[in-house]
Amino acid sequence: RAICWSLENRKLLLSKNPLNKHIIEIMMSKQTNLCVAADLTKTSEIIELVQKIHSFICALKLHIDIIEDFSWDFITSLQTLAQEHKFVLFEDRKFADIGKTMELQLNKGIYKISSWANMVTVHSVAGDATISTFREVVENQNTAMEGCLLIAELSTEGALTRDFYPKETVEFAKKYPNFVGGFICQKRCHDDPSFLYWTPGVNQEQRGDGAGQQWRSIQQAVTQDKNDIIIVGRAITSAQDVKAEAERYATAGWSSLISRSD
Ligand code: 5IU
Repeated sequence: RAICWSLENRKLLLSKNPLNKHIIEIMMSKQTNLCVAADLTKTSEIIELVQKIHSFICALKLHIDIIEDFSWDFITSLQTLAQEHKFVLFEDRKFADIGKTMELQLNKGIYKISSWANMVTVHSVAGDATISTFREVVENQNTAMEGCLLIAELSTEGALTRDFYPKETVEFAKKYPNFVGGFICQKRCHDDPSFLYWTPGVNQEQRGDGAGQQWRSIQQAVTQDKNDIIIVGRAITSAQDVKAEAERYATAGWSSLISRSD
């Protein structure tokens, strides 16, 4: 039987996966599969960015530990913007330690990530006990966390996430379908439409940053490589007209997604 990859169909498969239900509802209502990577180091720069791009994104990806003037007012402002303009807060923390340490990194320290982030990235390298810890954090505490993405494949040149690695990562995700929303991958790494496939390494003009990052076009990322959500950083954040560029990426991303039949 043919697998149906339309968002309408996929939405029906997601009743037990709060993160994907939330994301797909946003994607469908705002008609966007764009996640912007806000790799900026001042809170005011991030807030200004969000004020320009909020209509075009389904998720805002952060690296909270690169911010130089972190404050709880900043988090409150982001939460207000996210609520009002409908996008999820995604902390790209790439957890990779033993479960206990991950639990502390999620709940404690300066950033208390689980208290505000709706989703995080988790490396599969430490084994699936990390995901079971993640599940406990989501279930047992009063958190903002809805789910995580497993990193099946990195976008960088020479990355070791090859051979058996993406496949084994998928096996971990299948054990925790309610807590894993999907994957960070370069090519769709599994044939299950109830997961979402997120991809960084997207830039319409440039092919690399000279520091290992590998970029390809939206068409390549969504149509050929069959990913669902494009993660775009510098192509948008360094643009002359940030708002126009976000709109351009969102429009191209969405049309590639909805014209794809599989
Ligand atoms: N990112 C990658 N590649 C990966 C993973 C995460 O680029 O494999 I996992 C992050 C890093 C950065 C964003 O925050 O996605 C991409 O930004 P640029 O579009 O500026 O390269």
